[in-house]
Order: sequence, then C-alpha cells, then structure tokens
Amino acid sequence: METIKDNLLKELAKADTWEAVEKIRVAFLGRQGIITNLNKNVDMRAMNTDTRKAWGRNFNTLKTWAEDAVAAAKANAKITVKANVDLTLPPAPSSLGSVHPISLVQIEIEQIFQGMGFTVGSGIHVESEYYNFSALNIPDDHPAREMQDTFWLTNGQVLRTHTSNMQVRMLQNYGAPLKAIFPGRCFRYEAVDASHENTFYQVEGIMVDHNISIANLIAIMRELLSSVFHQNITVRLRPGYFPFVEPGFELDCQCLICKGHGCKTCKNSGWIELLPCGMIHPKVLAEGKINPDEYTGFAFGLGLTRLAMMKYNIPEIRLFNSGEIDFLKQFVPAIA
Ligand code: FA5
Repeated sequence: METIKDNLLKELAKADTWEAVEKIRVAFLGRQGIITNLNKNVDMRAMNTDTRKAWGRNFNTLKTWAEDAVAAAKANAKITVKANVDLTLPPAPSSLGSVHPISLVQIEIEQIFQGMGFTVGSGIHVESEYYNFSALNIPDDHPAREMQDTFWLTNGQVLRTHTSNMQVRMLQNYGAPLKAIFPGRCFRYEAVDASHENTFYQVEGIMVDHNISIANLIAIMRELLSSVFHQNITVRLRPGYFPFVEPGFELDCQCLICKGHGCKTCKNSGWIELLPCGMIHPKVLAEGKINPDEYTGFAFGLGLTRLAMMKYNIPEIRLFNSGEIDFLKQFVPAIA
C-alpha cells in the first residue's frame, strides 16, 4: 500500500492538466484500477479475523487518501478548453416551456377563492368506495358505481370519479365553519369525445356555516364566473340531481366556441355543463361529523377542464393530454 501511495504521488506530481489527473484517477481508482484491484486480489478467507479487520481498515484509509489526493490535484490542474468556445457570448435563448392551460385557470381560481377567504386544499386520487360514493349518500345500486363508469382497482378501491370524494374528508378533518376549495384530477371510464376525457380536472368547493343559503351559493358562483371570464357570459341554472345535495342545480354556460349556435364541443346543444352545485345534504354533513340542525352549507363541482376550454376557446378536450407542443406553447411561458 505504501508503494502504491508513493507511485500515485509521483504520477500526480507530473500531471498538470485536469485530463491528465483524470487518467491517473482511472488507473488507480477506476473499476480496474490498481487500488480497486488490490482488494479483489487478496484472499480474505485465508486471513484470520484480526488480520482481515486490519486489512479492511488500511485499504479504506488508502482509498480515501487517494480520492482526496486526486480531488486536490484536479482542483489545481489547468482545465484545457479543446472546443473553440467563445466564453464571452451571451447564453443561447433557452426554452422554458409554458404553463399548462389547466394549471393557468387553476391558479386563477385559487386566487379568486383565496380573495374570498377560502382555504385551498388538494385531494387523493386512489380512494375508498366509502368516500367516493357511500359517504356522499350515493346508493349501493347507483349506476355511477358500475364498472362502465368507474375505474375499480383490484383491491376494491377506485380512481376517484370526482373531487367530491374530499367533501366528507374535509368536514371530518376541519369541522365547521369551513370555506374551502380542493382542485384536482378525476378519472372516469368514459368514451372519449370532444368534451369528455377519461382523465380531467374539477374544482370542488364547500362553504359550511350558520345560515348558509342558496343566495350565498349563487353569489359565490356569480363572482367566480365573472372573475374568470372577464366578460359577460350567458349562464342557465336548472334543477340537477346529485344524491349529496338537496336541492341540486346544474349551472351551464352558453358555449363560447359557437356562441350558442351549436357545435361538436357542445354536442349541438349550445350549452356546456360546467358547474353542478347545491345545498349539502344533511346526511353528508352528518357523515362529516357536522350537526345538520346547527349548520348548513353549499357545495359545487366545477368542471375545470371544460372551463379552460371555454376560457381559451379550445374546441377539443383531447388536446390537453396530447402533449402537442404547438398547442401548449401558445400559453404563457413558465416562470423560471
Ligand atoms: C360531479 O362530478 C359532482 N361531483 C359535482 C357536484 C359537486 C355536484 C358538488 C353537486 C355538488 P358531474 O358528473 O356532472 O358532477 O361532473 C361535474 C363537471 O365535471 C361537469 O359539469 C363537467 O364540466 C365535468 N366533467 C364531468 N365528466 C367529464 C369528462 N368525462 N371530461 C371532462 N369533464 C367532465
């Protein structure tokens, strides 16, 4: 080991470039290097325990010493620049990518709700049948639970079909009063078309307090839509059935792609289903350990992907998950 040390020092003394030191490192410490081979070539089994321990200690000391010596030599060595590089040139423009349009609207919505005092939460994608369905008063034989609509996992869990899976979790965790939104990705076993994806985004929102009424719900929905669209849009509110709200509503937005005349995005109806909502069912409040005699609340489940389509005039939902660079780079550049 002492001889190896002397030889390494002599070699390093002669090397005056980074590349020369690197060659020495490979010769001594590389995979077939002198020091590496030293360990491979001794027969450990022939040694008694004390000798083996002493050998191991000495070997490790030598290796660490050699690594330090090489690192110090590299730090002192001159770096030779082989390529004809002009170090004074400004850096080439870099491509930072852009923020995904769904993230853009999500950020905007989070800011709008934070401005109204809502907390922003997130949610889990792999969910129990209880939180995705049962806790929401969805009957055992409801068609939404069937294989045709839901991705079931072999362990009995589901890929959440809506962000409503977080309603009872949030109520149980935070209690009342509560003002929160929780955006995220949802999964449905869908036949994909211009406005249906199997993987899409929603933003769930709940507000629970004393005396919350439909008037509060409508006021918040109005504030949300006018802040997001920065323009007058035509909406319609109609009754909608969801087992976890009573009464329930469907809030549709006139299709901004065809201005209500009918196109493939709105399936020629002139309307886009965007914002189902309603007053939280007393059974759901009770599942969330909230006393329904004391508190009331509203909930909504905004179709975030569809909102992005309306806001940015995107007629085809499949573009979002397509990875199409030409599509994506139309949106604002990423913040470095
Ligand atoms: C729900 O998912 C309910 N959880 C919403 C809700 C929450 C109602 C709270 C009441 C209270 P729905 O299945 O309609 O409802 O979906 C909500 C929105 O998600 C739709 O209006 C639509 O904008 C969007 N959406 C639904 N399915 C898809 C899909 N396959 N692709 C893209 N967007 C979809």
